[in-house]
Amino acid sequence: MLEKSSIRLPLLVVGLLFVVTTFIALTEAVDSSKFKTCNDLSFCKRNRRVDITDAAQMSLYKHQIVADSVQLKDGRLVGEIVEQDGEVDHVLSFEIRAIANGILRFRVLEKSPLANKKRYQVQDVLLDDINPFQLDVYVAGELAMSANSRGLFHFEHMRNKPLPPQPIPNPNPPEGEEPPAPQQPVVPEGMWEERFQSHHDSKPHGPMSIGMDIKFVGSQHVYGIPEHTTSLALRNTRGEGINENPYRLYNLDVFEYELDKTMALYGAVPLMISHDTKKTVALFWLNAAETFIDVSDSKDDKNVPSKDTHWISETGAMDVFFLTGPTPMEIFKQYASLTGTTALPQLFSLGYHQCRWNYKDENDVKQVDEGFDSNNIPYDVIWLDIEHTDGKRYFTWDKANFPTPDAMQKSIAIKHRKMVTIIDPHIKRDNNYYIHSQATSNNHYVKKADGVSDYEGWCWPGSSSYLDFTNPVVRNWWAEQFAYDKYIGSTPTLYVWNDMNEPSVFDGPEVSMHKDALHHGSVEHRDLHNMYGYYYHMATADGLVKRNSDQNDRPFVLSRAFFAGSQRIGAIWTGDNAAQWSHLKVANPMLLSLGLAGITFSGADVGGFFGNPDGELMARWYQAGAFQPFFRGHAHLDAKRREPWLFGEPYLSVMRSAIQQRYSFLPLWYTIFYQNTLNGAPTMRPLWVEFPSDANLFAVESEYMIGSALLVHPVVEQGQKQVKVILPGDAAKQQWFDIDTNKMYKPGQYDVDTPLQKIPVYQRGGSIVAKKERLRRSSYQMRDDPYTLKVALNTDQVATGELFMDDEHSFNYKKGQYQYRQFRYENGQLTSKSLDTKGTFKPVNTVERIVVLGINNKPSAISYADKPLQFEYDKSLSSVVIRKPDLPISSDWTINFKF
Ligand code: NBV
Repeated sequence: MLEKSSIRLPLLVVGLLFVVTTFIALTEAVDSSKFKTCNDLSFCKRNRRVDITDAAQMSLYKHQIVADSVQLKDGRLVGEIVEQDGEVDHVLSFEIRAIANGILRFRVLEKSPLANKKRYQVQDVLLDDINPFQLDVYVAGELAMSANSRGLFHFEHMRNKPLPPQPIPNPNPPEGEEPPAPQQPVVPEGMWEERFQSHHDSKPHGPMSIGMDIKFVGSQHVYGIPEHTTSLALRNTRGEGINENPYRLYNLDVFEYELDKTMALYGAVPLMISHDTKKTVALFWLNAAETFIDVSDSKDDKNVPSKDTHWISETGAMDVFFLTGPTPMEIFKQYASLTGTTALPQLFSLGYHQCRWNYKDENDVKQVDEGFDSNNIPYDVIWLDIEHTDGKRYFTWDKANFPTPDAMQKSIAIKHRKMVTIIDPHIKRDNNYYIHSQATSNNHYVKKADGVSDYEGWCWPGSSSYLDFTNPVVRNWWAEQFAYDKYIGSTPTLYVWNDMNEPSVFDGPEVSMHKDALHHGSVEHRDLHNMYGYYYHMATADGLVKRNSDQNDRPFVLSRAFFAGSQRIGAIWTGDNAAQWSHLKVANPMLLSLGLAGITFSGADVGGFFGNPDGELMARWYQAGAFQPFFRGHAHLDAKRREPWLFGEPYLSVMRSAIQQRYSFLPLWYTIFYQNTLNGAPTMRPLWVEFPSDANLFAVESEYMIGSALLVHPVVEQGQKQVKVILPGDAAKQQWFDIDTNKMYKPGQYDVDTPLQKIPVYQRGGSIVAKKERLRRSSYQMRDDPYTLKVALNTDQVATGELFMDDEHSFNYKKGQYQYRQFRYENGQLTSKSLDTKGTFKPVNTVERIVVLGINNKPSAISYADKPLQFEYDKSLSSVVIRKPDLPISSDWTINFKF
């Protein structure tokens, strides 16, 4: 028997001490009654015990490590944990191992699982090339993360449902007395079934939740765990005077979502990053079930302010990764080594996308396409929403409005533009619809809790069923549906948009699937809910690759739902926002949080989905969207038409120049997306990522960096005439340059005038940015255009920058067909050299202009290969412009500056 004093679980104290010490080194709003909070869920209440204090909570769970079970085995620390439950002991086995790159993995499972139910362990998220144990010791000397220091480790062992006690019949009941009614079993509420509004959850496996506390020692800022509408630096949900709903991770289709809420949204990444002036560390909780996370302030043993977090999942294995950083860039690399990096987007998908629900017919598409040309606005993709189909039967076309889809796509493709159609995961239950009849006969649908009948729910097409994308066979079948001879009317320039994949079920609990529905292998939906959309996205992207016989066109698929690892598949967007200033504002923290959690190809609907933005909001939103990774204008069916030219002047010009500016920076975007494939770093980053030791920046979300070169401060308030811009960095070294005026600024705070035409964007001294400044209709037409190099010097008169180039669409870069260059200005020489000699791609482009900013003195001559180059010096701007150096972009060269 265990003694009371052993209640506080020492397992991680032992385990992590062992490993960590060695390591250390709209006016209408969401109807929130439709959605659950922790208080509606017995597993969350059981773990969180909001009714008791933290101290009392510490004595709730009776888990103890079995001392003599702990051993080092094949480089892992393994052992057993015993949980005392009355007279019975439940034994759990744990394993702690160090993975390459400073990552620790902690996993707990039942030692002897029940015969009829195994705990679900997330699959298909981790890259399979994780190297087994290697105790990489590095020294930092201080404790960074501590698990279970509050004793909240909780592992509800799996059990068989208790049988109702049988009434003991009295053979001779006294005359006139009824025999006693059978007694009902005393089962705590919510353990074996649960109700929410009209929905019933049969919970056949009873309680299975897991929970644990993690302290981030010495940290006051934690980030990540998208998707929520709160601040970038996550706020506390518990603590003195605070008892809010914990952050919830449960993919849901939330109609008219509200801001500054911890409630769940469309996607979930259970990754939290903690940053302080000394270190960056992270925790990855690999679990795809419904999860809650509490955040609160605390102190460590030495009274150092720290952050406490409490993680609670409804089911699944406890599988936790401790990423030890210690820098932000190391964290991104470590997390990328687990779940992968962003699929390199085709260049076109970094251009501007024009969408609405719906472009009505082929003529509408033609008019909009021409509207861009006649208004001199570049764009790359036009999108069709659900109305383009025959009765919401995906892979079909509304014959009256879209009679010639191939011809329509071809007329767009002539201008090197693309089209995207929407394909949702709910399948209309119509026996004359080939997708449904095949799915039925192949047994491809998710099943009801009975395991036999197909799960049915209501969605856009009416009664629908949902394909079981967790099954690789179904994914493969789905991928085949994108073949040109199956998806009739599709052409090679058609790409796809996956919506409603949380999954959204109009008449389901919380507008989603019943948790007791069954997937492939009899896995309950509750176990993998947060991965449904991920698998769907994956199958669609595979389909786009497979449809080409050479499989050499990188897919583009936009998804609303996501999970850890979705970055490997495609882009995501933040769903149904509103045409309100507050929604423009929240796009910054939402996209920054996504990027920190690996999902960097993301965007928010420009203009806001619901409602009708006025010209000013549109103009400001285009300015912001042009400097966010995925840039798409979109609008609700009932919203007024809002193509940029419908707003007249001055708004049209502002939107046009925002889009043009986006196109001029495409080489930068493309390069930082390529760099993400090397280092996992977000393309849109919080300031603290680039300036990690400046504590004043840790909560800043009004401005952000693109790569490490551009600082952007979008204007997100109505009528804002001025914004307060922070230009960070060491005053002795750093300088910044306004990208419009080239004017230099020292680090500091500035009140910057923001007339409608102005979005404050600065290039960081020390960086070189390659741009393309000729105006074209689409990104493809810029392919061979010459580059402009913008060289922004720091006070040491040094700057560097990179440029990645390939064919902009195929997988050939993976076989060496790319060019990755570095430009460097130092000691009066500007050099271009290949950063990676494996790259064999030879683009034809030249450099047509070089602008050097922040140069201390006027050069007396500038030459290349002893030939003088023409230049202009501007004393007031300390700048030099070299016109027409006409140097090839793909060869090595040096330009000499004489002073
Ligand atoms: O397909 C229609 C819309 C789509 O335009 C939007 O972008 C999605 O987020 N979809 C949701 C369903 C209807 C939402 C009210």
